[in-house]
Amino acid sequence: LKKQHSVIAASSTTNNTVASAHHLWPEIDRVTMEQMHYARMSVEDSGGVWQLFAEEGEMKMYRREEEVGGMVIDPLRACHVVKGVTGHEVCEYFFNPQYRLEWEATVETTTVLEKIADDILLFLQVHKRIWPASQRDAVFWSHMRHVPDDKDQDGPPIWVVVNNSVDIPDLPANTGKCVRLLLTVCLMCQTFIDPPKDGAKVTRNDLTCKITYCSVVNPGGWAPPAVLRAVYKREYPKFLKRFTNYVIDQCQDKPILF
Ligand code: 18C
Repeated sequence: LKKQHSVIAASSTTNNTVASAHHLWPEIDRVTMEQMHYARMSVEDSGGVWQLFAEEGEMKMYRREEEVGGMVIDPLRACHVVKGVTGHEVCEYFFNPQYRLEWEATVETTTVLEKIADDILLFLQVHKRIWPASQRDAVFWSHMRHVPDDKDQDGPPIWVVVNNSVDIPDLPANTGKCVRLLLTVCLMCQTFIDPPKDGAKVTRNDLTCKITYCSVVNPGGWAPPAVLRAVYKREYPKFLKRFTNYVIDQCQDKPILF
């Protein structure tokens, strides 16, 4: 972990001076490293704690049933493999708010509260309401990062986006119609390139992207567990299929972003 820490720290945000001067930077850096470490643990190495609840083609989704104070916070872990795109491209479409409403089916509005650096944004998102629960909102930072694979020096580089809730005194929770939910999300991607024969140029047919998505959402206030688990089961697979198909679609006629 120590070695991983130093490699990741060395290659952290592209806009180091701006980001590291920000009061949230130590937390952003720490949570990003923790989330990457967690995302890289395999389901098999986790002692059978994960239950598979959805599988379609290469996509596999696992959950762990967990409740805190009567609230369902079931952690989610998903793996997917998609062809024709790079991890950099997948992360760019996940991170960049300009595309968000084109693939995010749970969001009503998304607002950038602050641009901390080119690769760190602070968001306020209002989610769609699910009857009979109160509407939810979320305030979180989002950080995109590129790191070499320190486990295997010749291995594929890693692109990651981490989203994590944060308290902003100017935007106190639960003062309007929304209940503030808490989220920690990590989208991690590795790109594998099939070397083309005779030194030909790499095309999209040579690309395979391995995606790991981990998420924990605390509803922030009571919501009926049965409704919540039903939404979870329906929305997560829908999200990952819709999002990855969106990225494939957007990228197909564009030059490859390695
Ligand atoms: O990671 C994703 N998106 C990111 C960018 O937007 C961001 C979002 C994180 C997850 C937020 C969870 C939002 C749930 C809100 C209510 C759902 C509305 C559903 C509307 C249906 C039309 O990091 C992709 C996120 C994919 C989310 C899948 C759904 C997860 C459900 C988890 C339960 C949340 C409890 C909320 C209260 C519900 C009351 C019954």
